[in-house]
Amino acid sequence: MKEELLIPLVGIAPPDDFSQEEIKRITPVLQLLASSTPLAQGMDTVLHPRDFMPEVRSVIITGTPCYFGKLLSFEQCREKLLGITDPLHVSLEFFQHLQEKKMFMNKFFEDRGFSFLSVTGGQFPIKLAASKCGIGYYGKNSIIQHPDYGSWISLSAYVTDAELETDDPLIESCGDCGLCMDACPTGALFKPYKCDSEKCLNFHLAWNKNTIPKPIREKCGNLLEENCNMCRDICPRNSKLKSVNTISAPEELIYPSLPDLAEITDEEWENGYALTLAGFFLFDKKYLKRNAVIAMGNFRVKRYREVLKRLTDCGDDELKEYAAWALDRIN
Ligand code: B12
Repeated sequence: MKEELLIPLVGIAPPDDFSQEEIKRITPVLQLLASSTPLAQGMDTVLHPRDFMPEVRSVIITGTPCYFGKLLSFEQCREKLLGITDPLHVSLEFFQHLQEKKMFMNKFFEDRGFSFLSVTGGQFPIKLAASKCGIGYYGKNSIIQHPDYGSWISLSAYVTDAELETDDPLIESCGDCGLCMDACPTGALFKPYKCDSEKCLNFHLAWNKNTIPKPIREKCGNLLEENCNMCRDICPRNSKLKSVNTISAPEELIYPSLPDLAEITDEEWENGYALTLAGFFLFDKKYLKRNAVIAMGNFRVKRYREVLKRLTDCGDDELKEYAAWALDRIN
């Protein structure tokens, strides 16, 4: 039946429970997320396939290539005072593409009398399931690597009561290479295959709604959301990837002007980032402003002083503190 589905990059994993050992490794990360963002509140336990569908017979993992090509560097952005996001995270087309794929699969199974459910939320460990069904293998950067698309594949997971033939795991490894671990700006990749979330910039920029520690802020550069990609950019397996040229993303959301973001209005937020995946994870325009203020502090450009001074007088104590930090850094 899998062949009839006619979708590239599909793997079928068995519907088994995750092991106690696996649960022990993953739970602390879910607990961290649950205490860091309203989005993950109460979602601090691993869910097994049967928790979503008691009569589950197969787990389906799909991969979607998502490399958008080389982006401007920190220095290039500094010239124009621009922040930066991941095109994937601000592309409505990409989001729509994933939705269409899901709807297509849903219809495929429903037409054949089976149930089908997306389990792509945080409580279902997709990488783990993906590593068991040949979609890819764990790289030392703790991301699943596909033989052709490297670590630039976005993963989705589904359960169904259709019994599908399972796929074997892919046995490959990074060998002696550890470039990603050396490149991580905060040392979050402290051991091969393991990422310390509390050090990962992506956690802080996108998930952490508590205070971002100052040493971490300094490493954020001009990143505005979950878009530190050092550990993917340096990987030799990603060096010859072709960019996804069928999907586009709005330039003004990829490279926004920082002073504008720092004072973004409700209307601008609602018609822009709020509609995107980046906005979904940022949750509130306040955190986009926060990240923009951090980026301004990191550019250390005197022209930002006026905007930052205004923010030190705004009604939000947290933002005031970030603005004061940025001003200090510029001064
Ligand atoms: C929580 C989370 C994060 C956290 C924690 C990161 C992490 N390493 O898991 C933070 C916020 C830091 C984060 C960052 C990023 N994330 Co994230 N994240 C998730 C989320 C929601 C859950 C992942 C999870 O359960 N982590 C807990 C850890 C403990 O699980 P784990 O890494 O699988 O742990 C296993 C390994 O350590 C392995 N292991 C241990 N020892 C050994 C030894 C060997 C030899 C081997 C082979 C394995 C191995 O065993 C553990 C399981 O038992 C998933 C979506 C989902 N529902 O799964 C996306 C997801 C993992 N993220 C993703 C991405 C792309 C990113 C980022 C690149 C940011 C971005 N642009 O989106 C960075 C990458 C950071 C990094 N290098 O890991 C993708 C990964 C796609 C892929 N090809 O793998 C996912 C799957 C989202 C998606 N739907 O596509 N993320």
